[in-house]
Amino acid sequence: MSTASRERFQSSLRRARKIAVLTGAGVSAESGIPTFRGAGGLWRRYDATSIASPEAWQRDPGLVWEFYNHRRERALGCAPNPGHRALARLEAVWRDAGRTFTLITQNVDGLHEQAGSRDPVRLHGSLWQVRCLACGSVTENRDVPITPAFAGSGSPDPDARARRFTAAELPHCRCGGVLRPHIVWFGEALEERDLAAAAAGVEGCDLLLVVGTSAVVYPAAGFVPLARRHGALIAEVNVEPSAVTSLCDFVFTGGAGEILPSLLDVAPEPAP
Ligand code: BJW
Ligand code: ZN
Repeated sequence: MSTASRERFQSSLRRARKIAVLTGAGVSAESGIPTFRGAGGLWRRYDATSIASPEAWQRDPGLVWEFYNHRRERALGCAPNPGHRALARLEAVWRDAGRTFTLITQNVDGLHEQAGSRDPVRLHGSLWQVRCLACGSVTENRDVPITPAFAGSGSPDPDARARRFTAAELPHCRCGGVLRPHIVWFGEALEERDLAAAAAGVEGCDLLLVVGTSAVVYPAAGFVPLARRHGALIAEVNVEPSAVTSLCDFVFTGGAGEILPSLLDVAPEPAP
């Protein structure tokens, strides 16, 4: 993108009274967290519906926990990158100026929060929360391994035929119920509260920034056309085109950690 469009973007950003940001796995790629699609993506190795779906859980909850245990193990050693930090800084500056800022993320890794983002809307749940299938309680849980049986289990073998973990080896709630990852799997509904918070952040925003998402998973991707219908300017930061690039007014090609710090280094100014 030319210097001129970078300046036009920054000038719109400075005047924006209401900003929304939608992030995906690409924002965490430079922190060492694998994305889902594309080279090196998780779904290259695993068929998504055979590991991140209610059917997979019914078939073999131990295999699903092995996958999430491995993801938690990897995420534990990862730290926010300059892209996460630039978004947290923008949020602080905008809120201090009495303006509205909503961060909507599809990520479950918790790196936005670690970077200082205050209350991101987590559309797809959290790697660090578990939900009891008996009493429904959702609790923070940073145990790695998730239970002793999962110590050193590594990444699951998608072709494994035999169950490796017994029911007793799965994590359990104090009430005795089995705990599952508090993650939204394919075919599961997103929480109404999160959808409403995301829609409220997008409706009437002046600017939507879309960072590091292929924008193929719904309903998350639907927030981009929603912003368009509401007349917002849309800017994208991605290493390659996404499913919503054609809806964007500004496209910045490159890594989020590389582009965001200088792109977002602006102070708000009064709207004309
Ligand atoms: C960089 C970079 C760098 C790399 N810098 N960029 C409408 C149409 C068609 C289908 C549907 C529809 N509505 C619903 C569906 C079905 C389905 C769906 O969307 N399917 C599509 C795939 C076709 N949706 C659902 O099932 C959802 N549920 C639902 O709709 O329920 C309805 C219902 C209602 C009432 C009752 C019951 C049901 C749920 C979706 C849940 C998604 N879950 C996952 C996995 C769980 C999380 C986990 O285990 O971690 O969430 S799937 C996976 O994809 C994950 C992600 O959050 C999500 C989005 O992926 P993301 O973030 O975009 O990552 P990638 O890898 O795709 O892209 C990375 C991008 O980064 C790329 O563009 C790179 O170029 C870029 N990049 N490095 C910047 N350094
Ligand atoms: Zn319980």
